[in-house]
This record gives sequence, C-alpha cells and structure tokens, in this order.
Amino acid sequence: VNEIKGVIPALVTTFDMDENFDEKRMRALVDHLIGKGVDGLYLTGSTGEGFLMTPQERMKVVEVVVDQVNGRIPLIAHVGAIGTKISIDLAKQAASAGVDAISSVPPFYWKFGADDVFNYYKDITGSTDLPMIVYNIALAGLVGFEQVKRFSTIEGVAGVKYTATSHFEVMRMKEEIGNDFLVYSGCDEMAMSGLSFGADGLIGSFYNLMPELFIAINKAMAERDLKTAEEKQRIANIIIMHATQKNYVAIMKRALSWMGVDGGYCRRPFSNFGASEEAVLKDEFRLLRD
Ligand code: HMN
Repeated sequence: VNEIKGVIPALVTTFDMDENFDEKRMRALVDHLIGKGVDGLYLTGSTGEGFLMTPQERMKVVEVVVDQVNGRIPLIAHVGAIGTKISIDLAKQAASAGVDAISSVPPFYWKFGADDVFNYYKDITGSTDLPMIVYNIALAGLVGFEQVKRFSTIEGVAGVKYTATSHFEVMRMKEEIGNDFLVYSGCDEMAMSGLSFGADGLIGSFYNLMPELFIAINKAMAERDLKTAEEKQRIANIIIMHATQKNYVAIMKRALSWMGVDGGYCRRPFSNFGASEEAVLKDEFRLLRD
C-alpha cells in the first residue's frame, strides 16, 4: 500500500433513475477521473452509498471498477458491514477481484465493546492478504487515538482513513504508531490541514467533482507552497460549503453531468434533483463561480 498516496476520490456509485446500478455510467466516470490524474479510488464507502446496497451489488461495483481500471491506479474497497461475516465475504471477494487494499468502518448500530471492535478488525484483516485501512468517521462512531493504536498491532492493519477534525492526532499517529502507518485525511474542506500534519493522502467525496483543485493542493503542500494550497482550498471550500447544505452526493452526480460525465442518481432515502431543482442548482453554481 505504500504507493497508495495522493488524491483518492471516494467514488460515487452511479445509479439510474430507477435506482439500478448503472455500469455504463460507472465505467465512464472511472475513465474521466483517471484522465484527471487521480491517484487511486475508494469504492463503496459513504459517498459510494455502500450501506444502501446488498453485498452482491457491492461486489458487482467492485468487479466493474477493477475491470475498467485495469491496473492503471490502485483501488481500496470499503467492505464494512454491520456483521463480521458479511464483511469477510466482501473482503474475500474484493481480494479475488483484484483490489489493492480493503477498508472498513467499525461495526455500528449496537454499542459494541472495544474488544468486539478489535476482533472485528482482526477477523476481517485475517481473512485476506490485503492491507486494511481502518475507517474512522463520526457517522459510524469515532474510534479514538488509543483504539486506532491498538488496531495497528493487528498484522495487516496498514493505516487509517481519518475523517475527523482533530488533526493533531494525525501527527501523533505518525509519531507513536510509526511513520509508515498510512494516514488518509478524510475532511475535504481541511485537506490542506491534514497534509500539513503529515497525512499521506486524501480520501473524500469532493475529489469526484473537482479533482484538479485537490491535486494542486496536494502538490503545493508537498512543495511547501502554502500560498497556492490556500488559494485552491478556499475555492474548493466555497463549493463544499454550498453543496453540503443539501444532499451533496446527489449534487455531485448532477454537477458531473454538466461536465460531460453523468454521475447518475442516488438511492432512496437520499433525495435527488428534479429538472427544475437542477436548473436552480446550476444557477447557484454559476453565481458561486462569478
Ligand atoms: C467516503 O467513505 O465516501 C468518504 O470518503 C467520506 C468522506 O470522508 C466525506 N465524509 C462524509 O461523507 C461524511 C468527506 O469527503 C466529506 O464529504 C467532506 O469533507 C465534506 O464535509
């Protein structure tokens, strides 16, 4: 996984208006993002509406993307589920499909004890030879620094996708767990900050929509060019702040279509935009641009 660094969109899953997985749109979007220069893709996570799909559908998405990417960039498959057995099935399938790493949120809904969560990661990570990226996000209940540190003792746990705002922990993880423990910053609006505290890469939603800006931020931060990074981050944040007031996954999918690569629609209960709402949205974005 050492080479899985840089800007990694948490790929949206393309559905048609009837909520069916749209393979054609998926393949086109993958090619579009590779053309833009992204460094990898993260599949069937939060942005990918993974929890709105059956395991079979998630496997299908992984297979299609692996096939379309054809080795051009590395892939991380999110295999998190509420039960260990389901996650193991997903992990094994992702491994045989040919992804480069797996990732998972901690099990949620019930309040599992710390040992249960530890065993969840141990069992899934032990089920394949792939590196595991722990996915820390408030939606599933944040795990703290000490817990991440404990998970890092499991053989195969290679890093963390860290969607939290306390970036001092990024630095601490690098210092206390080890510099080769991979940390991916997960808050797009704080990409610059995550990188400045030592994150190896960025995994997030908005890299589907505006990868160029974040590729520029990543490059500028590597060169310690704070001025450029800040300039790009400010622009990105205007869009992010606007889009996150509504269902931003649906917004990104429609906005992609204006750029010639249709991201399709979201699955219910997420809402979508009808033609008239989409027109309003387009006007709002025009205003933001001016
Ligand atoms: C994923 O699994 O889809 C993500 O990469 C999640 C990602 O970290 C996003 N967080 C959530 O969706 C809750 C961020 O990209 C987030 O959308 C962004 O920072 C705007 O707040």
